[in-house]
Amino acid sequence: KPLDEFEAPGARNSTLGEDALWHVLYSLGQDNTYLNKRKAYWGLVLAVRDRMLEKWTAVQRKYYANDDKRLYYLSLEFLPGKFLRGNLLALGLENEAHEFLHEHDLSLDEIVDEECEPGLGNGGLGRLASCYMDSMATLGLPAYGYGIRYSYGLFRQEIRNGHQVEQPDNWLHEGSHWLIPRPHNLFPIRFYGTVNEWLDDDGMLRHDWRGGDLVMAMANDMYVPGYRNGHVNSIRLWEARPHKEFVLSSFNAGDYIGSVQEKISDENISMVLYPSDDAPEGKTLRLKQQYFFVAATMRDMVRRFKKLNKPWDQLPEKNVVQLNETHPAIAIPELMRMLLDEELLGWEEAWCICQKLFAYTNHTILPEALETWPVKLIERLLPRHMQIIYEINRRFLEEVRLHFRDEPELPSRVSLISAGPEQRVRMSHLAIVGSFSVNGVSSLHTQILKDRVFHDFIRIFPDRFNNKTNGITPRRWLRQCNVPLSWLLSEHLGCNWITDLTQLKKLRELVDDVEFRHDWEQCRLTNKKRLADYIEKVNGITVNPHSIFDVQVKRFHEYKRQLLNILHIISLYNNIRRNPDVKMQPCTFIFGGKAAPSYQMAKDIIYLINCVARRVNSDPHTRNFLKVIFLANYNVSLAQLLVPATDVSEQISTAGYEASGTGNMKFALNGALTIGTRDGANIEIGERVGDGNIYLFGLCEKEVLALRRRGYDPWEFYKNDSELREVLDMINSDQFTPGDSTAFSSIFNSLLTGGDPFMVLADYRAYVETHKRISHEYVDRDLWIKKSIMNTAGMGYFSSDRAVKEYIDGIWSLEPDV
Ligand code: DL6
Repeated sequence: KPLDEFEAPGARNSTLGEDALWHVLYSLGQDNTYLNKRKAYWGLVLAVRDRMLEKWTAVQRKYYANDDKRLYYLSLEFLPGKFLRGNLLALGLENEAHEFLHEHDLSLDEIVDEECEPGLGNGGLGRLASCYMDSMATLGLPAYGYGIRYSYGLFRQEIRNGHQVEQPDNWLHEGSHWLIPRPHNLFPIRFYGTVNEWLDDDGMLRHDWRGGDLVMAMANDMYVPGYRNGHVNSIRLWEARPHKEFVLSSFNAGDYIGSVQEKISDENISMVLYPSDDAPEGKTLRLKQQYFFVAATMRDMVRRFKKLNKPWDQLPEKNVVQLNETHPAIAIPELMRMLLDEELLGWEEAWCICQKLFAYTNHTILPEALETWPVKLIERLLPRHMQIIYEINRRFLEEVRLHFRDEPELPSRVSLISAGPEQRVRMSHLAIVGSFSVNGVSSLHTQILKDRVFHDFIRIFPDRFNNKTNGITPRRWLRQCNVPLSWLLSEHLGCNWITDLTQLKKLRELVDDVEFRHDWEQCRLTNKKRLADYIEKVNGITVNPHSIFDVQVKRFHEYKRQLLNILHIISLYNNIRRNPDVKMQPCTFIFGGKAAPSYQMAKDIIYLINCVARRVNSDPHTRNFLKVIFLANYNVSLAQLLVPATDVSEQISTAGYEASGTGNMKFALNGALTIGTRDGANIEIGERVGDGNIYLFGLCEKEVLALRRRGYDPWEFYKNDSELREVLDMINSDQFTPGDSTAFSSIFNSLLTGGDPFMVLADYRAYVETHKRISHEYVDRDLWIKKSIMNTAGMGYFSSDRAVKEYIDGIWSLEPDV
């Protein structure tokens, strides 16, 4: 088409393809008479974005017109994955996109490679936030996500000589048109400074925080379309900008570089995501990040609320704030500060508003992950907030003393401030005291919170605790990632399962249909071949798509027990070598995941897996039966490739340690069978897919506690199990690292002299025996495929739509607005 025939997009009698071409010329400034992948990608992104913006604007208008109550979902992490395919799908534009690309001899598969995945999260917590944003939009909720626009996301993992090497993830190097910068949505955020006191007209003591450093928070919006409902929400990501371009005094004094440096240090706040999901680093910059995004968000909320001209006590009637973990908990004293010092409310009124507004989700019970901040640090960085925290604590403890007179120890246990040589603020206690709801993310996890971690608080606030078992979005984790199975499902069940996942239960009626089972198996094989091609291309290793694909992908952590998995693989290897004529189903064990850069033991485990892989994959005696693959840089895109191709999903954490897990749900939804401990959501998955369709093994949480109480001695297991002993001795020798017999002594020592804190050895035998059953049952194809179907059929409950509806009914009291 000649250029002048194109209408400006927005008129919307143009097609998606026409708009894409228009954008290639007028937004990218490139010749659109011929398209390459890059131009096609960017043109499409902009054309899709136009459509989302129109809908988003209409939706915002409607929120105001209907006086809707709004949800603010505060999360330091979001892991949305790539956008293009999901957005096309949600907006119903997939076919148009295919046609357009086809006309230009391109395909969607090719051009999505152009997209850089935003790694703005570490793992489960961030991905959950993204699944929930998807469901909120699909349910038409007046909801906003809030977080940080990190310039560098989670590091890119490379494996060099078997070791993890971290590379910076400069995901914005080409910019991202999915993000719209909003330079006019700017707020100054203060750090340090001093607090002055003054008396108001009523003689009330007031506070005024001033001085210190100011940094600007600038909004960048990311859009989240609901599935085919015309609804679009947004996630506002704050970016740090210098308060002044240059510090004029030093600029004038000739210190040009000094003044630029100051600007750079302001921008540092949103520069990089902290790469650990379970052990807060306790660095000033991290606390600055938390306060920075929370303070900007509270201002944005108050700005919108003020437009309504309503009294302050209606703030919680018109808004609810969900804190995703304690990372945003400083929002509680920040809102108190705004209400007390800026809006001049009294303490009781302000506190009552906060307690009705905030709700807190806990995602971990690992003691080292429960965030605390040194009082001294908060005092210096946020002096007014520390005063407010002291006052919240003083009033709270007064109440506790009053109601629990005969428990003199209780106040110190529940205090917001821990005693000891270095006083610290317990952020979880702040979040519990300042919220009306505290929830865990699976039944077992919530029970552990009630029984152990927050036991004292249950008595103080009996109605505050509740469970919201996690969920995953079926749009990304089935419809998008598993196209063959999606077609098969829609052919038999219709398309409603995409927004009502409970429809999958109807699959139970099809398990005895031979033809259906055949088609099911074909879908699985197609997905496995696709993964095998990827492994061949990226790792240079040929894997047999008919082998059992056994997958453990997740962050590396001792409690997740990748170690148990690799110990079993070594024993399998030894057995095959001992019995070369063994009749066994070939197995491909696949690992993926990142270790926090400072977590040496997790990095050692990655190294061990890679060393075992090198040995096993090159051994002519075993390589037809056994392959071990480590896929580098595990992220959302890779998960989308792996999940539909997995036969056996490894969910083997020490019972009582995994809050929920969501990977477990993705695999089972796509028809994988789980080998898992009775931990987190595995228990609920088992209840729904049926005992016979899941392989649960090992100690349960109560048994773990009891064994620890009795005195756990890993040497017993070493002495009594010769196969296990052989494996451990191999690790403690140079078998996998010729010439270096100490490469894995840290692992050996941790498992034995170190007392095996995650009870790997205690669960080893049960795990090995369960694997034998799996290998045996896999061969019976009819049986296996029936079990696979029963897994998908039972997973309807784990939709994030269900989870979000439970939040709506049980916590948020919101009305969908579609
Ligand atoms: O709730 C989402 C996800 C759970 O599924 C995992 O079991 C849990 O480990 C994870 N927790 C975190 C902890 N982050 N912090 N702090 O990522 O949350």
